[in-house]
Amino acid sequence: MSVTKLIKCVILDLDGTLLNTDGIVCNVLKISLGKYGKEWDGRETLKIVGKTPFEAASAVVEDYGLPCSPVEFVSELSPLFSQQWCNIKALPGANRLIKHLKSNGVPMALASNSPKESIDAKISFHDGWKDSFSVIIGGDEVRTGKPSPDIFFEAARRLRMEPSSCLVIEDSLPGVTAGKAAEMKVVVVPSLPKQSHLYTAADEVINSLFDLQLEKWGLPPFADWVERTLPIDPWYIGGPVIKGFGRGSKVLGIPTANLSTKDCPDLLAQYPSGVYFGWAGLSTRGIFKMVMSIGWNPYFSNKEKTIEPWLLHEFTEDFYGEELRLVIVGYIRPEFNFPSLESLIAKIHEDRRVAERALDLPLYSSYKNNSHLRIS
Ligand code: ADP
Ligand code: RBF
Ligand code: MG
Repeated sequence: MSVTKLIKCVILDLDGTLLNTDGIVCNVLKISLGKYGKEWDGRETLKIVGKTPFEAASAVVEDYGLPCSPVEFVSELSPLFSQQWCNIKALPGANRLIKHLKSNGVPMALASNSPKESIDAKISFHDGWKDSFSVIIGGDEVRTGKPSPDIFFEAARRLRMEPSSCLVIEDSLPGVTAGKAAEMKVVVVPSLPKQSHLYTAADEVINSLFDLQLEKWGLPPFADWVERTLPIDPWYIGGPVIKGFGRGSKVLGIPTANLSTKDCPDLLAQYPSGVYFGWAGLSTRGIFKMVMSIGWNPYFSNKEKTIEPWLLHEFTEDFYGEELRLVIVGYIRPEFNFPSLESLIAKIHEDRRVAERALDLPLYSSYKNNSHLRIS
């Protein structure tokens, strides 16, 4: 029998894995550094994800040369964070994962470096989360936080499971180190993009929770995929069509009507990169099926995240500057790099066929009449 068949429970990290805490952390640091006349530039993000509050504060105090101790800085930040907890959104796929494991009777623990009190407060804003976890442990309940394995050992002990029966899902390097030190299986969903080379210790690196394949670990598979597509909570965006890199039509023969990433930075940062599909509305031209990529186009090593919708229709002219509205209804796959341009093109055409068929299903076709697509 393979080892993965022995997985009986799942231990989840909270911040960056289930909750999109990063945006709030940035806001709070911006405000509090501002009081010291400093400007937060985001460069410490790598140093603070997955850390205990004290460690994270120490890194910031040192890097910015703040005239206070880490302990003082933590107590300055705490009330600012508490005010923001009600604004933290679940990461895409988090609710789906929790509901699935719960309804299949797979025991779950929540193990986070933040204090137990903060965990309880944060999850209180998310329906059904508290009752889904048989065990909830904070960093203040063990001697040393992640990357020490203590918190995972304690989670296993309270779940009454062997460490080898536990699958850990994490977003940060300290979390991966802790999980492996506890001799557990570890899947990492890095919250920092394009850094997957840092997580080689993990058993698997995935792009987003949408890509989790529980059957690989001997756990009950998700049953919500429909004809190779995953229905998602629809996502409504729009704006004028902007100039991209001029590669779509010229290099690939696949024009993409790019949207500005400046108009919806929060939404964009929150949505995992990948290939999605849905419906597109153009004011004077009508409503069309659409398949799109969102991300860094690994084949072209882009530096910026782009939104690239391919409208599945032959147009006789360009429509730069026109208002384009999108309702994104499903997910197909993560972005890949490809060994050749031909294989990238072939894959995008396969995505088109998947999207075209799926959009005829009542599940997705009903959104064609959504008022967001009709611009008057
Ligand atoms: P860019 O890099 O500027 O986005 P592309 O080569 O990707 O250039 O071409 C995209 C442009 O082509 C769109 O902005 C739009 O004006 C036009 N276009 C024509 N047909 C389509 C289509 N079926 N889907 C998307 N855009 C199209
Ligand atoms: N680019 C990649 O590098 N990897 C991909 O997996 C990928 N998938 C795509 C899927 C679809 C449906 C579309 C429309 C585009 C995709 N692209 C991908 C983006 C493509 O590289 C981009 O549109 C061109 O670079 C034009 O800027
Ligand atoms: Mg384009």
